[in-house]
Amino acid sequence: MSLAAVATKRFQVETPDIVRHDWTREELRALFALPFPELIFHAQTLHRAHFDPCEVQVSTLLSIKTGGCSEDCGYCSQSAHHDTGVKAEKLLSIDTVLAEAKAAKAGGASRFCMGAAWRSPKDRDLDQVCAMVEGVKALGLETCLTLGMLTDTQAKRLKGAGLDYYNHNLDTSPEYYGEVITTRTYRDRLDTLDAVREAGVHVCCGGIVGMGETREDRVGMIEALANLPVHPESVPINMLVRVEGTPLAGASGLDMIEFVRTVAVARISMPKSMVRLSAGREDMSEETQALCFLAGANSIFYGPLLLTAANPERDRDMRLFNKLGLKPMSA
Ligand code: SAM
Ligand code: DTB
Ligand code: SF4
Repeated sequence: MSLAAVATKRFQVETPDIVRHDWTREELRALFALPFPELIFHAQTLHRAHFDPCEVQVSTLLSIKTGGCSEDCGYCSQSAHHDTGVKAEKLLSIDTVLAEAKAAKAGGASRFCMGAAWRSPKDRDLDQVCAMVEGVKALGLETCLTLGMLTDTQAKRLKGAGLDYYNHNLDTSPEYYGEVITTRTYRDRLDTLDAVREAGVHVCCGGIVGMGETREDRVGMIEALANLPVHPESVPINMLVRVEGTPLAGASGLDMIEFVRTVAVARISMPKSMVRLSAGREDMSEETQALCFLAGANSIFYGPLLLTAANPERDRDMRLFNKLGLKPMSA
């Protein structure tokens, strides 16, 4: 173990309440390179200092506006730039969304996340989206939206409607970003995160691995997330779902131990955040998911569909929770 790793480990384990925003790449590299038992012990220690390790927060996703997106994100089934077979649809009606939210609550979700395939919402769309947020909140669910880039005014309107969380991911390292998306910049994303934070809405922000990036890019992604002025309250770590017709359909994928290491480093560097084991669980073994929970993941998407891609059936997840003695966290 390098000296930097030893120092970081001692510092964090002995002072779990200190939340840092000055992570260096060297420290994060050293964490990634720790022997696996040391890394998991370190992540578990911090996880237990802040959370019940047997509780997992459960969110359900709904695509409220699917396909036809003007952005060119290389991973996405919904970009109009790629031929994936996903058709452009209109914004769902408020009644349809509320019926789905009721079903999600009955199924055991505590948060309802609504996603739209937009570069950014138009102000007239926001009227309808605000009504959705109000209706979902009235059902006793936490609300989350992901609609693309927001202005300060739009973020404040959503806060006024009762929005709890806004998801907007940095996706990857600043260096690799341009290989994946060309239609908006890293700076654009940081500006939206600032607008959301400024409006008083909790931030959900993470990224995707398995896109052909290097470990250094994973280090860079965690560095960008963990050095935000305030840590995102939720940090989704997505494993790329390789979608036929996207530029990343042939990406080489990622070793699952490296995926678990990424989860652990997110947990250690953002000790009070919820770390979500996000897209890609459909193809993960129970053992990999169990390792992710040991590494500090404490949130999942629950229900058979993400936005357009498959997620495990509810009963499969409940069987896994029962086997592992995990229970859903209440809102
Ligand atoms: N259009 C909005 C935006 O991009 O901010 C909201 C929806 S977008 C689908 C939300 C996030 O889902 C993306 O930022 C990306 O991190 C993740 N995502 C999309 N497609 C994915 C895929 N094939 N595999 C893994 N994660 C994916
Ligand atoms: C996030 O980080 N992952 C979710 C959510 N935020 C919106 C989306 C995953 C999308 C997976 C691919 C699909 O369903 O099309
Ligand atoms: Fe559009 Fe979001 Fe997909 Fe990018 S990730 S193409 S912005 S829906």
